[in-house]
Amino acid sequence: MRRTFVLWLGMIFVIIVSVCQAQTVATEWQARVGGQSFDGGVQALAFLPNEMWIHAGDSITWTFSANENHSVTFLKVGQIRPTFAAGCPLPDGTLPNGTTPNPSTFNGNNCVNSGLIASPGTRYTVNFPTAGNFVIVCLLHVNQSGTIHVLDPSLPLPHDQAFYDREAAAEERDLLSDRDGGLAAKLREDVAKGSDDDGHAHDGMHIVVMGAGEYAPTPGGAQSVSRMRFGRESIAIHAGQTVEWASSDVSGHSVQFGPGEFGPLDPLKASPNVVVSRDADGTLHAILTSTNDNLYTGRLAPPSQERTGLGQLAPGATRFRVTFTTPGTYPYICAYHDEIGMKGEVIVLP
Ligand SMILES: [Cu+2]
Repeated sequence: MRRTFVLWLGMIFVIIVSVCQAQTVATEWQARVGGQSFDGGVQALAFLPNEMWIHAGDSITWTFSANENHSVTFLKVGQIRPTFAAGCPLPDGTLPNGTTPNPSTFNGNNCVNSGLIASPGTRYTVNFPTAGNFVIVCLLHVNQSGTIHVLDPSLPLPHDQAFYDREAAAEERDLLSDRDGGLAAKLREDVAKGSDDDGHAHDGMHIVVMGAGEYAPTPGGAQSVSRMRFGRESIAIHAGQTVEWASSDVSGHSVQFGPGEFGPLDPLKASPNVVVSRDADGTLHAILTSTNDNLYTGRLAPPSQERTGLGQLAPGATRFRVTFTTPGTYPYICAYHDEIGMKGEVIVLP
């Protein structure tokens, strides 16, 4: 009887100590950046989850989970968004590309940036010593954001790590599953619009949809899903016919022909003999005469969203046309996403 009493007393002591510790010891929270299908073709451009409530003094470790690049970045309110190449404005002699150390500390008045990371399993930790509500962004994807609510340690937190794990899994599943079939339908758009799909078409424009995407906002911020593939990976036409690449994606893509090497951020580039003109509807139109011609379209992407207080933008470059004059097989890639499988070919028959 006495031993049982001592045992109980000991257990109560342990419980009290662990409760006290829970109040004072910083919690190390876990989250993920990005998600992808098994073949990398469908990418969740998202912080998973994209809204968390933590205590001042806690940290969050983000594990990168995709072969598509992302960054974990915190800017202070009002800071002009830098390019992903510039990153945080830092004194000379610090880390390259405006990246800050791992771990870094964000207090709402500084800049924290992991830099672009495309290696699944890489982790980046941010400490939050100060209460406040902070936006997390990816410097590469303009519609990828989240909110971190950092509360005073005396306040209760609404969720635990298990909740965030479940929510991250559910958000990723919803983004990648494309349950309404919208992405697949977009990639089939060319067929739906009436061109025959019997291997090679004989009239009209031959459209290859380059990428399909959808926005999926939450109360915490913006998420999107992108199918980083060409709609018809192989298309057959006759010499003299024209193919149009048309983006239906939230992400930018490009088309690159030939053996040439072009930096992915370069604007339109082509071999000197390649004629590039502008059609009446504003779309750039190139003429390829040889499988050795180099042609890089530059980034084709929807324009940024309209925002009050900013100047009206011109239409974005979302289409590109190429007329093929010479029979042959013309392989091409998206210079941004070829490493995750975004490639195609045009077979030009006599
Ligand atoms: Cu691409």
